[in-house]
Amino acid sequence: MKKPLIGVTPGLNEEESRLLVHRGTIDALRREGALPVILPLTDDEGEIAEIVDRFDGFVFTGGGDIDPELYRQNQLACCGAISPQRDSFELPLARMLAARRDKPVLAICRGFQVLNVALGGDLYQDIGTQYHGEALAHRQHQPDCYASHPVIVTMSSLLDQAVHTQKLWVNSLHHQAVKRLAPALESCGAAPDGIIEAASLTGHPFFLGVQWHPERMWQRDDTARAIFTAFVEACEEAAR
Ligand SMILES: [Mn+2]
Repeated sequence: MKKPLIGVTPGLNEEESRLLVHRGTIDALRREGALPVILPLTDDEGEIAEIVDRFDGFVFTGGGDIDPELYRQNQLACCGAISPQRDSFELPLARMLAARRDKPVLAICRGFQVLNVALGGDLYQDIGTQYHGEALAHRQHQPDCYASHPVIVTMSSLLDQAVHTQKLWVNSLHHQAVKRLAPALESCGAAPDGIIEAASLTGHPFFLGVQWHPERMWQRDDTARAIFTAFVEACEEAAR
């Protein structure tokens, strides 16, 4: 049997003109028996459609902020650096993938926010500035391979089916977060302060966004590994 071919969206360092992917993402996918390939950043609809057809599954990786204009807000001073080239590739890609049920998606951190914005949700441009409530330290101070806050997992959600636990500990490296969840998405879990940490697309076999970084934890954390295992299994199933 052929290995499932996974398209991985890259980050972009514009100053140095480099595409970037955290190695943990590539290694985790290979360890689960998948063949990951780093995608080009293209805004050509025909090319994006061809990419959707050719790959068995997709990982949306972490990175900078999404242009707030794409979720109908003015950019505030608290918003971080944006990457229009990433936005104009990843948002159409996410919409095309949501419109069909046969291409599993795992979206990490910014990737989770991309899914939410692409499907009509919005974001806190900065948790510290905009979240009305006692927010946890979502920008943790310890190294990124360590967990810093719990996620209370929604029972029977896609996340629950992947990790088989009601409470898991995750790392946290984000200053933005999902505010209003897109209508098509359902929450799979939240931090104790109420920040939504994971969501899935209703009616899709595997379309999962997580606000943390399992690619930086799987070497020492079973639940982080379990997310990649479940994702690659879904890709194998879909490619059959
Ligand atoms: Mn967090």
